[in-house]
Amino acid sequence: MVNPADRADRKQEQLERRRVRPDDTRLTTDQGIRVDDTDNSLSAGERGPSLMDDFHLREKITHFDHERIPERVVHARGAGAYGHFRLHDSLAEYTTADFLCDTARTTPVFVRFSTVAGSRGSADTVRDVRGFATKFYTRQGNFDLVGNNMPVFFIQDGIKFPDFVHAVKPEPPNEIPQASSAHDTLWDFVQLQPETMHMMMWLMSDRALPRSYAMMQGFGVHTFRFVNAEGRATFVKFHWKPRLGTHSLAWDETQKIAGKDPDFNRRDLWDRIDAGDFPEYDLCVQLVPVEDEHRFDFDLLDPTKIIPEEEVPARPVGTLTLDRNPTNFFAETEQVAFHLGNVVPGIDFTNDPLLQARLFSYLDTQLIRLGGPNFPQIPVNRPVVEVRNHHRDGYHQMDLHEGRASYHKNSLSGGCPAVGGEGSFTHYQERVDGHKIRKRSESFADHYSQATLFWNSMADWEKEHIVGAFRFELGKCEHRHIREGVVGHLNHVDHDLAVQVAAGVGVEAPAAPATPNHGRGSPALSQANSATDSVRGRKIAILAADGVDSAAVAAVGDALMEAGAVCEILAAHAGFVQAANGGQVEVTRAMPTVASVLYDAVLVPGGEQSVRALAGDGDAVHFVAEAFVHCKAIGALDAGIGLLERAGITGVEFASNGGTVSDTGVVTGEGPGGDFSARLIDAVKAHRHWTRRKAHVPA
Ligand code: HDE
Repeated sequence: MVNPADRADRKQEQLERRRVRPDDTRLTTDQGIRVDDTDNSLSAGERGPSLMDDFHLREKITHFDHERIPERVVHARGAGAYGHFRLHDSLAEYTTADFLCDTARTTPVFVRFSTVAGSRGSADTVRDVRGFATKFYTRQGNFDLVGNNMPVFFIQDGIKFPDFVHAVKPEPPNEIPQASSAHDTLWDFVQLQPETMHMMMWLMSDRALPRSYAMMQGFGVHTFRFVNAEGRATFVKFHWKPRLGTHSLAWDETQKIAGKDPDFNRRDLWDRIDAGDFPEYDLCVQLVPVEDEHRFDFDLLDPTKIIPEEEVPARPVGTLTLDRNPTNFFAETEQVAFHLGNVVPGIDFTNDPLLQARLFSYLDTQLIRLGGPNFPQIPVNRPVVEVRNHHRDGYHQMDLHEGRASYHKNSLSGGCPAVGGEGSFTHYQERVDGHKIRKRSESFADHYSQATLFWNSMADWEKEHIVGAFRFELGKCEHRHIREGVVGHLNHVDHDLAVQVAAGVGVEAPAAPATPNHGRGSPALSQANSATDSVRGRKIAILAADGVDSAAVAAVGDALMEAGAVCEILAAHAGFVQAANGGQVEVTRAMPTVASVLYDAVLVPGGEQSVRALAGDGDAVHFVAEAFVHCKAIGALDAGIGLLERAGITGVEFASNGGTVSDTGVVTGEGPGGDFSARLIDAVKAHRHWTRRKAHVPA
C-alpha cells in the first residue's frame, strides 16, 4: 500500500474530503433538519411577535453572532495559496530532513503572505514588512518556515517585541494611524533603540513596497541549525528568491493604490494563480560550518545582521510553485497557524534570543486566536502523516479516540503509541554552560555597520527613495527631539544620508560624520541587480476610443500576451468601441473604474479619431502622464504619439524607430510592424525606468 504521505497531491486529497459543495443540496439546520422557509421568522400572526420556538432563527443568528475570531495581533492581513516544493539538490550531507534530502520528493505547501502592522481590513500597499510563511506538509510532519521579506529584524531580543509592536501599531488615544509607521511612537522607539537602525533602512527602502508577492524575496531571518545523520551540525540561513526578480512599486503609486484597490497584492496573487501564471521561488541556503561560528565581524545569533551573499553564497536547492488558490479564505488563510517551533528531524534551533521568544509566542497566541488546543486538527493545519499521542479533549475535539488508555506508559493499548524509533526528532545536543543573567552579549553591540553596508549597496534611485521615505515618515512626527534623535543615528550610518534627511525634516544637519562610512557594499542587496527578463503577469493597459487601429491592438496585444503579459483594453465606457477599419473592439474595463497605478505599462495605439477623443478625455491624459511619472514603460504608435505630447511628456529622449530601447522606456513607432512589440516588451521587462524620475510631468 502506498504511504499517503508519499503522494504528491496528498494534501489536496486530504482537503478534498472536507470540501463542501452547494450543488444539488437542500437547506438544513446544523442538526440536518430541512427548513421550509429561511426568509421569514416564525411569528404569532402576520404582525405579531417572533416566537422562541423558531429554532432556525435562533440558530442562524447565534451562529452569525459568533462568526468572528480575533485577528492576528501582528500580520493580521494576509493572502494565502497552496503549492508544492521540488528539491533539485540534495542536502543529505547536512540534514536528515527528508524533504531536503530526496530529490525525487515533491512536498505540498501552504503559503501565507501578510503585512504586519495593519488590521485585517487594511490596505495591501502600505509601507511595511511582508510576512512570507510557508508550511511544508512533509512525510516527517509539518515544517513551518515563518519568514519575512526582509532578512533582519527590528530588535535583537524577543522580550522587546511587545514594546516594539505597541510603538508601531496605531496610537492608544485614538487608534491613529492605521497600518503606518509614520508616527511619533514608532520613531520614538527607534531613536531610543538603535539596534533598529539596520531594519529601518530596509523598511524605508523599496523592499517595503512590493509590486507583487510573486516578486518578493523571503528570509528565515534567524540562523537555524541543520543536523545530519551523524549528528553533525551546520548553521543555515534560509532564503526564497522569486523567479520574476524582486521589484517594487513607487511610493506615490502605493498610496494611490491603497484607495483605488486596497486588495492589490492579494488580487494579484489570486489572479496569477487563477490564470495559471504560477509564482515561483527558489529556496536557497547559506551554510556555515560550526567551526566558522566566530569568523564574522557580527554574531550569527544576532537577528539584526545578514551574512552578505558575497561572503557565503546563497545556494539554490529547490523550487516552490504556488499553483492553487484556497477554497475558503476563513477556513484556510485565516485559520492557518504557523509556528517556528514546527520543525522536522534534521532542522534545529539556535540561541538567537529573538528566535527563542518566538518559540513561546506562536502556540500561545494561536490558543486564543483559534479557541483551544485542537487547532492542529483544522484541515489546513493537519499534517499529511498520522498524528498519534495522548492529547485528549478540549474545545472542538474532532477525533474519536478509541480505547481506555490515554497515558504513557500503558499496557491496556498494547503500549501504543510507541515512543521513538527511526525518524524520531532528537534535539541537537548543544553544550550549554553559563550564569543566569539579563545581559545583551557584547557581540551584539554594533548597530550601524550593516545599516551602512545596505546604504552603500543601493543604486542612486534607491538612495533617493530611502531619503524620501525618511523625510516622509519623520516629517509626520510632531516631536522635534524624535526627529533629531533619528537624524543623530543616521549620522552613524552615513553622513550624507543624515544631512539629506535633516534638510527635509527641519532639524539641524550634523556638521561631521559620527562614524566614518566603511565603504563596503553588497551588490546582492540592490534591487537594481534583480532579474529583469520576464513580463509574466505584467498588466498592460491599451487605451482606445472609437476609431482605434484594431490591427495594431491585435498585433501588439498578441505579442505581449504571447510573452506572458496580461493586456486590458480601456475606454471611456464599458462595452465596445468602433474600430477604424470597421468592426468592433471589446473593452475590458471602463477607464473611470481603474487607474494607471494598477498597470505596469500603457500602450496608445494609432487611429486619428481615437487619439483625438483620448486627448480630449482628462482620464486618458492623466493615465499616460501618471504612468510616465511612475517610470513605467509606455508605447505609442502613429497618432498615439500625440497623446504623449498632450500629456506633457516632452524633454525626454524617445526611442527612435528601429533603434534600441531607450533607457527612458518610452517606445514609439509608425506601425505595429518591425520590432516595435519586441522593444516594448523589453521596456516592460525592465520593470521601471528610474532614469526618468527627474523629468517633471504634472500628474
Ligand atoms: Fe512573528 N508572530 N513574532 N515574526 N510572525 C506572529 O503568530 C512574534 C518575527 C511572522 O501568516 C504571531 O499566529 C514574536 C520575526 C510571520 O499566520 C505571533 C516575535 C519574523 C507571521 C508572533 C516575532 C516573524 C508572524 C501573530 C519576536 C520573521 C504571520 C499571529 C520574538 C522571521 C504568520 C500568529 C501567518 C506571526 C510573534 C518576530 C514572522 C504573535 C514574539 C523575526 C510571517 O505569535
